[in-house]
Amino acid sequence: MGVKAELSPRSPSGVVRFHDFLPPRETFLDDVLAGLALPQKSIPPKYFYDEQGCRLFEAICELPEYYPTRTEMAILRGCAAEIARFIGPDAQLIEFGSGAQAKTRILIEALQAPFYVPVDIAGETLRSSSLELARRYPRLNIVGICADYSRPFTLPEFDGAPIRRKVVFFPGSTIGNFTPTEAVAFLDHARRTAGAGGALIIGVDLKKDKRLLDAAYADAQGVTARFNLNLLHRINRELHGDFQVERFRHKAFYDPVLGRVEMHLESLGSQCAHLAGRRFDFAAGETIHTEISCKYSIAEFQEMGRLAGFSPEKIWTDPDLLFGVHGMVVA
Ligand code: AVI
Repeated sequence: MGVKAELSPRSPSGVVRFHDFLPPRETFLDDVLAGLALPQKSIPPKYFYDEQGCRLFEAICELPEYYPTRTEMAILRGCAAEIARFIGPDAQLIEFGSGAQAKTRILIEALQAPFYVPVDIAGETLRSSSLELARRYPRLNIVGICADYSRPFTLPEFDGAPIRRKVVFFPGSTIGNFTPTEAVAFLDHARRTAGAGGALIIGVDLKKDKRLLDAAYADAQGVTARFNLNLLHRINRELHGDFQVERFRHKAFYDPVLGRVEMHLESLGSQCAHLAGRRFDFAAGETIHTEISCKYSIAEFQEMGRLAGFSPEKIWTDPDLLFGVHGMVVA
């Protein structure tokens, strides 16, 4: 695991630094080989996000059917002052999966937080959005960490800085992409990252009507389909697989019993694909399970927070109760 630090002083108060904690490339191959060998073939959703995947995900966030992004943004904008009061002054904001950092700006402005640690596996996006943020807020100290945020990484030191509280910010309902058991383990990791006296601000998609959810994950323009299928293109590009991508189709549906959307890639006929000298057979209609997106009621999610050692204190929602932003403190 390589560690690279690059220091670029920008102003007497602000600095931008980057640390890389990237997993080796073989991890992608190992994970895909292991997933394709399961009775229900599956690939972890974190592999959606190569450069093309990040671009497609940004396009998803703009879709009329995909309500979570704009709803969460509106909640953060409308409640920014209250969220800032909940967090308090001199906070270090640690964002898991920071991406384009659009939501962060709302919090940074309200908080006037002097320390920001974005953590993201997409190195290019991390660098460009951190530098853009640094240009906008010259007094902000930024240390970008290029890492898989679900695994342990070392938090940076800010020399002599008066940090009163560490706050993990995890917007976008990405927590829904874990199983409930994984989500509690992840919340526990967030609690340990925030440490004693720390807090968590987390965006969580709420349970709702199946029609709305089915449309949000199978949009009319087919952007989500391209996002899902890009996974096979990526395997072909980076791992030299020979998937016939046009012989798979995007499939997404909400399962109200499990309370989650499932995304799959369905084989349009009987076929095989090769990867790293191994052959994988697909029957017609057989699927590769690529993502779950769990939806939680407010009470369900608060209970998960408690199980992970948080005390749920605040919930901010939109008038239609589509989405919730939870404020929790380390118990
Ligand atoms: C990143 N994550 C929260 C998105 C979601 O809604 O589960 C990923 C996504 N998949 C399809 N559309 C969006």
